[in-house]
Amino acid sequence: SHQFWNTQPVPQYGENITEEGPIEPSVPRDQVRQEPYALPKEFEWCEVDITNEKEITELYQLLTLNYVEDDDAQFRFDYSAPFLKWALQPPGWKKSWHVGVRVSSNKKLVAFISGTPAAVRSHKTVHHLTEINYLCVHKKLRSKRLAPVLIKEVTRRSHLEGVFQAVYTAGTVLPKPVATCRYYHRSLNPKKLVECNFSRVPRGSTMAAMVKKFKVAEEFSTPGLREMKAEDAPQVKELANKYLSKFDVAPVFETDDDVCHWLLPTKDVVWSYVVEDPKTHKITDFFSFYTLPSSVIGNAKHSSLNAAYMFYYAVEVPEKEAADSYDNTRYTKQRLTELMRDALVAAKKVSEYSLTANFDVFNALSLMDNSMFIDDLKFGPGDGYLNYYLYNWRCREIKPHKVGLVML
Ligand code: EN5
Repeated sequence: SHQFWNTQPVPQYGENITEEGPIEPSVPRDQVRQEPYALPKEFEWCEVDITNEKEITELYQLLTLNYVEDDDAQFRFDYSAPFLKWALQPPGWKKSWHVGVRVSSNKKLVAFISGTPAAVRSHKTVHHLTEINYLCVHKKLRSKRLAPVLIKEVTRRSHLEGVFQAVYTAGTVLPKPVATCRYYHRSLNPKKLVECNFSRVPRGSTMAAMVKKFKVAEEFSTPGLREMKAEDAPQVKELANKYLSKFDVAPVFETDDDVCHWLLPTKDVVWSYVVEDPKTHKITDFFSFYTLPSSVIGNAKHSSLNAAYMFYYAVEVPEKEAADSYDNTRYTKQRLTELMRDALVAAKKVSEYSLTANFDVFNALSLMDNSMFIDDLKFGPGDGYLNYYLYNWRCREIKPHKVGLVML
């Protein structure tokens, strides 16, 4: 098993990790392989130009029919075209890292893999690495061993740009996860979730009881909570970086541009709210979530499930001398729970401002401080897990609550 991964610079099972660092050395550009890897003869490489409406639509269609499904093939991620543009064009993005495969004869797009540049800290080292995502091979071409070629090709193109580390996630277990997080789900529209077989009415309960249980307030309760604006970027950058510094793996927001790209509210893509202290006008907290619907496969009544996913957030870290660490944790838990209660309100509320609003479910992983509010806010465990991987970087195993990186 893992014929391919056994040949790659990733930690293997049974390896005992004591030293952190690269598995193979970086090399100068002229020592990087200059020719693309060979594809089976009926296929050819292309760069998918996502600034081009026609090509982003081709990518959207490939993914919407062929990308990740849950274990029982009931739901399939349905990333929208505007979302993909956002995810694939952060500051410093590279066209050569949007790698496609077409059928030579008719030019149909049948496979894809992407890389985007990111600054990610693992323990004490900040890497300017590649985030790999959206690896997809058309369902009819599975078992042709295209995925290994796509991975090798995007790796080669990353090396050509002087980048020798990568981070990626998968629902499946490969050699060898650095962390494993669980998905949690918070029903917002229990009736629809049950009709889609996303959740069920627990034995001894009723739909009416569920509707009541999952009701959320119509208005925010945190004073000073409002949508994020561009002027907030410097403060949000500082707040986020400070908060994220307590995790073992986390992004570093290097510029206001990074913050604006990832966090400024964008219709049907990402929502962000800040808490502005009514007296000092300082930003004390923020949260964000992104929208990722799933196609509901083979359901007579519903074709799409509208899901919000928890993205980045930060609450003010209490000053060290003010309290001991037990009090700090208690304080953070309380503050975060109240903030996230408003995130649920926002996910229900956004309807007047967006087409894909009125979320049916709010999803979060067991990472960052999410375990602090998951029970109180009535999230329940899902059947899916997300494994985190580093490419060409040996690293001790990381507990989910020490993961501060959210990948789209
Ligand atoms: C990108 N680089 O499995 C890689 N989703 O739990 C992406 N389950 O939605 C990899 N199977 O538990 C992504 N409902 C890996 C995840 C792939 C998608 C996936 C899971 C996550 C999911 C749902 C539906 C299950 C349908 C049957 C689920 C239960 C919800 C319930 C709500 C009320 C409280 C208890 C839980």
